Amino acid sequence: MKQLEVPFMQLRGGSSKGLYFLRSDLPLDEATRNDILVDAVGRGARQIDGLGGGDPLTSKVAIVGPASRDDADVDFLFAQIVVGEDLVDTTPNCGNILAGVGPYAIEAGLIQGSDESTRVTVHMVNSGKLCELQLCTPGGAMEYEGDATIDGVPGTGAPIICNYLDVAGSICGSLLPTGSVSDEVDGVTMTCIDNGMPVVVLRAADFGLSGRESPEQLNADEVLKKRLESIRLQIGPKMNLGDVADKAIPKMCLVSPAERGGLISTRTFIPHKCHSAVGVLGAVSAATACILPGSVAFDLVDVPAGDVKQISVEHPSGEFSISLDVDDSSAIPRIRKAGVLRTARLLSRGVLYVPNSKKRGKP
Ligand code: NQM
Repeated sequence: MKQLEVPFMQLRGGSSKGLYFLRSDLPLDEATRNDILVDAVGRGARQIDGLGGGDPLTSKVAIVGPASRDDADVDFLFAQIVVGEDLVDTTPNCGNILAGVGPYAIEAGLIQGSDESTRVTVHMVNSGKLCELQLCTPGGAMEYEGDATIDGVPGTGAPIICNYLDVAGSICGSLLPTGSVSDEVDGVTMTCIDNGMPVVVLRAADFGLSGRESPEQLNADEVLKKRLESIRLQIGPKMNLGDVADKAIPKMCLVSPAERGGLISTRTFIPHKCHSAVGVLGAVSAATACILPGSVAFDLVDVPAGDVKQISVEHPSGEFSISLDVDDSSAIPRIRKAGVLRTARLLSRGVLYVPNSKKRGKP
């Protein structure tokens, strides 16, 4: 039987890699669509029969289409294919894959590039929030080469400025979804926060860790992973996320004092494997926890002065810089805008073949 043919592009977005599809090239029926996405990325822990790499950071999909609202240029639905479980989770967002949405929209002809630079407002369908991307587009064409560097990616690229607008409560409904700046589960104190990504912030020291451990060391620590998962399963429903057993959120972020001149040091589980760096929106949420009095991170940091705070979040492979535009006229500060720098690169484009044995309808 002939395989199903689906047009696609593959891009590196920030420190992730994913398959990008036009919404109109996929079936409307969600179950059929998800089946195709899992086949495209690959099943099992190694994803050997698909384009994913058996790692959460390369097991990602972007579905992009014309904007469904007037204040945006394009719609972007993010899908995490849960490695080894063959599940599609559309509850989280991904700030890395988002960085590739602007270039994809230009390459796919969804938007016209302007000379020099192009601003693309992305409607993040997962959260209903907006992000403004600023792309380098000399002569109206997407430029990938440039001098910008991001930790976790070799080489340099053209800068993509990503400005997240008012992303508090993106998935949980509020910045502090449990209604408190600190909670306790299994005898451990934590701060549950959603400023673009639901994250549970915990002190590494409360687990007997320095916070300097490598991802490999932490991934090998079965006792730690069990403790984190127990907390995650209990706190998830209290964060308005329901049963999180099959979900990639909340992420679990262990924090400790910065060691290389940044604001804070992080080790983030996404949610079962320790990230080799840190997710974009995960870092924005963790950085926001740092400036909230009473959070588990607040006492570990020196909060920078001023309305626009330049924050460096340290992670296992470097640091991640965030510019937080803060309105602290109320008891809980509101983040008007979070700015980050990313790069992206078009890796391939063409037709992706997926098995047709399930007799799926044509997209
Ligand atoms: O937090 C990893 C990544 C991410 C997600 C993860 C991300 C974000 O590094 O916005 O970018 O948390 O699963 O791509």
